[in-house]
Amino acid sequence: MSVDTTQAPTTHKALLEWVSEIAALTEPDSIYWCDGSQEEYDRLGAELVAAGTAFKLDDSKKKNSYYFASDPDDVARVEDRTYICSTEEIDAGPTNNWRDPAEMKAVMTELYRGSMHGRTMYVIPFCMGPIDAEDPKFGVEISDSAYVAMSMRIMTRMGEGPLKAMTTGGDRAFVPCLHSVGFPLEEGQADVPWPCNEEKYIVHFPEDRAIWSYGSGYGGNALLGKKCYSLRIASVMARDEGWLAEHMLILKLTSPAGKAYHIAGAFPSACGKTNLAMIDPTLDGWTAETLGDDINWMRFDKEGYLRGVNPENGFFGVAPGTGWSTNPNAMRTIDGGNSIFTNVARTLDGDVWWEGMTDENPAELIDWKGEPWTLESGVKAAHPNSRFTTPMDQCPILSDEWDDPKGVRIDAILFGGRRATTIPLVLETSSWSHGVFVGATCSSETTAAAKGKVGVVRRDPMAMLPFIGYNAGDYIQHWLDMETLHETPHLPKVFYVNWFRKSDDGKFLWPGFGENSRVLAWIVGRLDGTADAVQTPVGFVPTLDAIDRTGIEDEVDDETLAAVLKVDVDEWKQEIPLIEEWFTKLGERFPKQLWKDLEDLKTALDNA
Ligand code: GTP
Ligand code: SPV
Ligand code: MN
Repeated sequence: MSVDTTQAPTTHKALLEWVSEIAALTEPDSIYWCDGSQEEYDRLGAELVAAGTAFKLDDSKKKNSYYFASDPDDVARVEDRTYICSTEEIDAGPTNNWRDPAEMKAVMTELYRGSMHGRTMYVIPFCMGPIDAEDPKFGVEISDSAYVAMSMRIMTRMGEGPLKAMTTGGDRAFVPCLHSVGFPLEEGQADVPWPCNEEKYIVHFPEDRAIWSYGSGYGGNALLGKKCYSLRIASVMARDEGWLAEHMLILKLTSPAGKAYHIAGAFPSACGKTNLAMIDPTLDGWTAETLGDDINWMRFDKEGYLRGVNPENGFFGVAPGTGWSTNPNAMRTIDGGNSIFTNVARTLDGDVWWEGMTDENPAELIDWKGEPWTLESGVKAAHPNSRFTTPMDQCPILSDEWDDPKGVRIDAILFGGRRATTIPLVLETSSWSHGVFVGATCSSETTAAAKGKVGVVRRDPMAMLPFIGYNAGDYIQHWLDMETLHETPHLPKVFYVNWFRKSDDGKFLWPGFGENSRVLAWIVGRLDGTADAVQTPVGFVPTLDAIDRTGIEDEVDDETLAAVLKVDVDEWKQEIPLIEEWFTKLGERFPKQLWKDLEDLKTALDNA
């Protein structure tokens, strides 16, 4: 179709050309430019309800909120269909799928040809991070999914504002993000509730700074401002521009003495970022404020401190396990309404439910597959990777600084993961480079956030394995280089945490959630030099007395605490060959220094 550019709400030349080009290729019925207004959101929601794609929740339960159930095969990120298409294969590195960019473009161009037949093409302008940032990171997603358009309004700064800013002081650069569900409707063909295609491609062209996604409507595959832009493409920008784009939460913690600390935490998908970001501390006198739950862009300030900014505007949180006893602040955020729920269960009175939301399960539900569900059904009512999409500004403990383009100085970085054994509740590294070593060796059991087997231990450096947009060896080197990229670097202290250690009978040893404030208190005690630790071959761990157990002495007795803090030399010795195998896989660009650190660790374990 031909595009009437005089009707388009922008004069941005490159954008208009790209929109015309994509319209000519994908042949939608119409083109719609999103303005990001409430009226638009309501209209799209009403259209989706009328089409049978969405349910509107009862306004008295959750106002202005919608329920979606995806195709049962389109419920998570598809890592084996995710590609980094750099010109040279070595630049994608040993951990990413790679195809020659020209070849990939040829294949995908044929998939996109006519792929929007019978559909509206939404043009979705957005900005990752505050629009008034020094160097705002713009993007435009073209998508044939109204679910994507609605979700992008929650997850990003979307619509008229960013579009206008994109032409302020001349046409500004933007990342073109092309998305099609790959389900064209031919004349007379009826739509399905969740259109998608068996063949999926989530493709990044790091040198062009472009994203092409095909075949999936699910979160990380389709909301292209999130993982695709803010991690895979942004990590490449960050490498080139001397900063870090990371899969991290950002939390502000204030001690009883009134001192504030900013903590960033990198845990793999479905390993506790949202929960820690919204923590309700059980330790008396401590308060927490949320800055971000998934992504952290860290840049040096003039003085050499790393300042973190959350580029997102909403939370795309794991629903199961989110409840009043575990994450009350998330519950309050979604109770504000204006939210989208995907693949959770529905109650008979127009609300949503998932495992872990309430202490008692409702007697009857409609499960995520649309089937009637009772306590006897014997299946989970919500998909394990079901999600809520909800605006940040509804979070009752949101920090005032969340929208500050300068970000916040990060005092500590936590790496973490889900490990039933070996990794203690918390350990402190001895230097930045030791922190990078530990980050590079991090491992975690796989979760339902990505398609594939759940519960398999894999290495996940800095919780970024699926999100590094370039060679992972170069990425680790870039982390080491942070020490030399500023004349006077004041880098955060690095810790490693594990909330998920289990006893021999398979129970979590540590109560987690709000009780993690006890670990945070120890961490800031280490920053201030007031908390005790013992040195072990793998780092400093708290003495038994250094973790405040006031009120949980019975649940976490000395024996349990010792078990959760234990650095077991034999367990660690079993870890060494796995790390060796991993470092070997990372190949020729992996920093030699870390091989030496590994030798030192082996020696320390042998001498322990
Ligand atoms: P993504 O959005 O996929 O990046 O996940 P996330 O890292 O934000 O994980 P989230 O906070 O949503 O937690 C994932 C799951 O882990 C949920 O089911 C939580 O209930 C559970 N979880 C989070 N924190 C803890 C904890 O401290 N202890 C235990 N046992 N479970 C936790
Ligand atoms: C994750 O998997 O880490 C998520 C959800 O935060 S997604 O947006 O699908 O990547
Ligand atoms: Mn995530």
